[in-house]
Amino acid sequence: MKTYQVGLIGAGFMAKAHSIAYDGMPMFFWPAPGMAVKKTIADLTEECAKDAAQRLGFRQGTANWRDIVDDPEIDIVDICTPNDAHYEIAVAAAEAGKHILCEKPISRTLEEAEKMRDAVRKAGVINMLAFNYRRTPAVQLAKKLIDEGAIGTILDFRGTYLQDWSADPDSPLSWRFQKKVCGSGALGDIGTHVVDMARFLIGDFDEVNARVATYINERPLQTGSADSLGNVKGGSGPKGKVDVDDQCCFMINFKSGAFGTIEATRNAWGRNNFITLEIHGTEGSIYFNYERRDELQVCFASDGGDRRGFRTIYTGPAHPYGEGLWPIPALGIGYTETKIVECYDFIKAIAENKQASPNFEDGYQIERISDAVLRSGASRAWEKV
Ligand code: SOE
Repeated sequence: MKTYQVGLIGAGFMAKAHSIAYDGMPMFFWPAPGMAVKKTIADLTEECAKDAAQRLGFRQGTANWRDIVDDPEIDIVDICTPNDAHYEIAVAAAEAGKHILCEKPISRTLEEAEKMRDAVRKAGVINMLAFNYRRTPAVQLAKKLIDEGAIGTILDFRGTYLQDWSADPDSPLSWRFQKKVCGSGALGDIGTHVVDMARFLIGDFDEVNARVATYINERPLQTGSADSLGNVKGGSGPKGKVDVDDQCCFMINFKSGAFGTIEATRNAWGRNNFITLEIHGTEGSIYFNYERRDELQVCFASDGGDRRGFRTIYTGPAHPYGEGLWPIPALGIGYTETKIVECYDFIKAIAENKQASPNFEDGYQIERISDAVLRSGASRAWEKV
């Protein structure tokens, strides 16, 4: 079986998720399409990188990400850094002929996204963006039902991504609130996950009409390099400016003629990872809530009037990826499983030399949508994507 040597850059929260996925993937999907070998991890300092190598099971750590890109033994460059480093690393990795897995969103700006897309296209390498939620079996089942016509012609789509980790004005000014590092706020960080699933399930966007707002304009400066999530309190020291959105809501006219809405905020007290998708068609409806991610709710118009209503399907062996995941429905899909499935699809794409999905082209298209949402937030008018 072919092995692929991995170099991972950025040793935070996402490095943990990706590292578990490289190890866990063959335990779920066997025979595996290939085996990933965790060779080198890069972080900001030698000390952090060595610590990360030990913690996450890499052979070595480095403080210089170019060691990974320049290493002829490395097949895969996995980018888990904040958004401001995606562009430079991805272009260098593509030029070095490496396959690339990159955390979302693709970049800070449309310009960067376009150049990244062009670089992987020119190099002919396999590339994937880590929009993992579309890989939840229930979301894949929704796609299957839609494609089979089970709910008829799609009329409308309602998507939310609500969290509350930044609702407290005293939670620190992490990189996720600084435009020069992240590009946009709730929109890029979490709204793009829903945009990815909306494109996956419904199709291309034609135009958007958005309301984009920032409620908390300054936050305590963060100390240390770690990403402060989870309602951590900042100190009582100086504050810094938030220059990105912390709430956005927009209407969508899809190219198919369907209508949609997407709402994203990290300031919704009581909502943790509240990703919901509701789709209405001429023959029925589908509802998904990530906080109950083993379940897909479906309602079919053809059911008799005296029993019509939402029924719950628990995903399991009969459903997408069921052959590899757990043997009984409702044993529990977690965040880790979505990352394991992502890793499986990525390694499979490399082994079969078929482009992965969502890839940098999709990331670029999503960036075009984000750009239109921000333009519309400013113009307060419908904006073409
Ligand atoms: C923070 O909002 C965050 O870590 C996002 O960046 C991830 O994409 C999401 O999956 C969980 O929340």
